[in-house]
Parts: sequence; C-alpha cells; structure tokens
Amino acid sequence: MAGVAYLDGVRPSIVMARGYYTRTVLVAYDWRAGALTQRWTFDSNSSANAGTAGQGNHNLSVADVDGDGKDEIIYGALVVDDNGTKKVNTAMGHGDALHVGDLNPNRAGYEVFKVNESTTAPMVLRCMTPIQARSYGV
Ligand SMILES: [Ca+2]
Ligand SMILES: [Ca+2]
Ligand SMILES: [Ca+2]
Repeated sequence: MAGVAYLDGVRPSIVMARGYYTRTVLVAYDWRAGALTQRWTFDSNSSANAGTAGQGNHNLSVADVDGDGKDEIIYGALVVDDNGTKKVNTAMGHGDALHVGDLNPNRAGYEVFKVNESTTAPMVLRCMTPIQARSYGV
C-alpha cells in the first residue's frame, strides 16, 4: 500500500507499506532537489514497536490527527506519528475497512471508524484529539 503525507507539514512525502497480518513495515521517502532519500522506517519487528504486528488493515489513511500540523498515518489499529514512531496501538487487530474524518461534528477533532475481524468488537470508533487518542468498541 502507499500514500502521500505531509510529514513535515510543508512538503509531500511518499509512504510505502507492506504487511498487516503479521510483520508490518512502513517506509517514508522524500523527493527533494532531484534526489530520493529515505526519511524513516517503521518496523513492527523493532523492540520499540512491540505488539504492533498484525494490526494493519487493507488500506491506510493520512490525516493530522494530533493537531501538530504534520500528517500521521492511520494504519488499521495503529497510528504512526509523522516521525515514524508508534503513536497509538489499540491492539484490536486487523480489519478491512477504515475511514478517517470529522465523523462526529459535535466533537472537536477527527474520528476513525474501523471495521474489525472480531465478534466481540466488530467495529470501533476512535476519537483523535490534539491532546490524546483513545478508543472504545461500539
Ligand atoms: Ca499531526
Ligand atoms: Ca505528530
Ligand atoms: Ca469530530
């Protein structure tokens, strides 16, 4: 999978991703002054990302969910911060559909709607705010 994100808040980067059932890797690249450079790598095999394997979806979304002016990557149950570090892991596992937007206009900030492959929490609406991110099953 792939997406375009304004990881520095100013210029676009490309994010390439692979893996959602097991190991998950996202890599961000910049195209600047005629050169392609790697910006960061998120790897579920890294000790800093323990528990993030198998948390992805068949899609990804890009949005500034923490209000810092830079885009985050919403990758199933995960949110990867603009600098490639783990920001949120609901640990609710893999799912197929995911949408990010101001789904509840009565509440400030974005919400994430995700369909899980689960009978106990078949779908989840996550609230993303500049201060915190929390999740709950519905
Ligand atoms: Ca942000
Ligand atoms: Ca951020
Ligand atoms: Ca909202």
